[in-house]
Amino acid sequence: MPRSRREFLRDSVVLTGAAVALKAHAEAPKKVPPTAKLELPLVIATWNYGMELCAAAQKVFAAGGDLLDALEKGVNVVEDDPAVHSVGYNGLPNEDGVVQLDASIMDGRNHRAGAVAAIERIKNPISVARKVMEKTQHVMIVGAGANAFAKKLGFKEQELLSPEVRAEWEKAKKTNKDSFWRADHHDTVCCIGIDAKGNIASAVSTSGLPNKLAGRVGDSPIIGAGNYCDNEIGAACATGIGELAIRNAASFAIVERMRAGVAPTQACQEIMERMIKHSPEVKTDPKAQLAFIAVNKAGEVGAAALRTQAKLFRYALVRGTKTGPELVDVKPMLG
Ligand code: SD4
Repeated sequence: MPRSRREFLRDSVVLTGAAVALKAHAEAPKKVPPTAKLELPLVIATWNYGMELCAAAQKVFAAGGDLLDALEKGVNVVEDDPAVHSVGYNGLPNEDGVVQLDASIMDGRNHRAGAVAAIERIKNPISVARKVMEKTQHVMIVGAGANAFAKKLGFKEQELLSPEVRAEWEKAKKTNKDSFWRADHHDTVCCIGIDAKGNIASAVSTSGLPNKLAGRVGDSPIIGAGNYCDNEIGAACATGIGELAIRNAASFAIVERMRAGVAPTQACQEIMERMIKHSPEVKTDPKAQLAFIAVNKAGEVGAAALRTQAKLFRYALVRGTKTGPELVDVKPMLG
């Protein structure tokens, strides 16, 4: 049916308006500062053991390795360390006494990502997550499927719990299960790297919350919650109570604030404030913890932490290949 002149004009105006809006969006000025003075490569990683991660990643870069190798090898160092009870080997078990691990990795160049959740008996879940990203069309594989996938690729299965930690878990189970919840174990390893060309990637690995329900999946393997990166903007990662990070799509939200021109620390703080607004009970619950790290394309780093529990939240940072990593304390938002 032929359209009237009035209908034609109305549709043209709507279409022109839409085109103008799209163009305005596409041409919105990039507020991220220039990268000229960047000292690269750069790696930032959560907690004290982030120092070892950064040092290992720096070595990979110095030997000519690429960004994903640097982050994977760095995370592997923490996963392999029996003294770290929140990641990989000797991570704290779930309610059934089983260690179930979550991990994810994201490549800012192409927005590819890989993740595994509730994987058992494999000490380096970050390496399996990387294989999911590189060898499949999927983003996340969970539980028995993740184990079968890892096995097919030759990952070795092993007991992940040391006899000492098993004894501690058994004792807590008999007495007071809640005692197994240790406030000093919100220690997921998260890291972000920028290589010499300015490419950005992020990675996370964890045994999740101690005493969690079997099959419970935290934020760490969920892209947008536990980590997120975008080569044009930057990256963010989360550690702490995963449910709080998931419910606020925290890492994605931080990157989006940086896209709007907000500096990394302020972006982290704004999303923490948003989380507190949505879940005000965290203000009085001493078990509630959440912390973020973020980096923008210009190499500015930032962080935020909800509170200090057994220890202050801190991150390790290394820039370039000449000097080693340093530890940076983060002032908690609630004290
Ligand atoms: C999780 N975010 O599974 C993780 C826990 C964590 O140190 O950070 N633990 O919710």
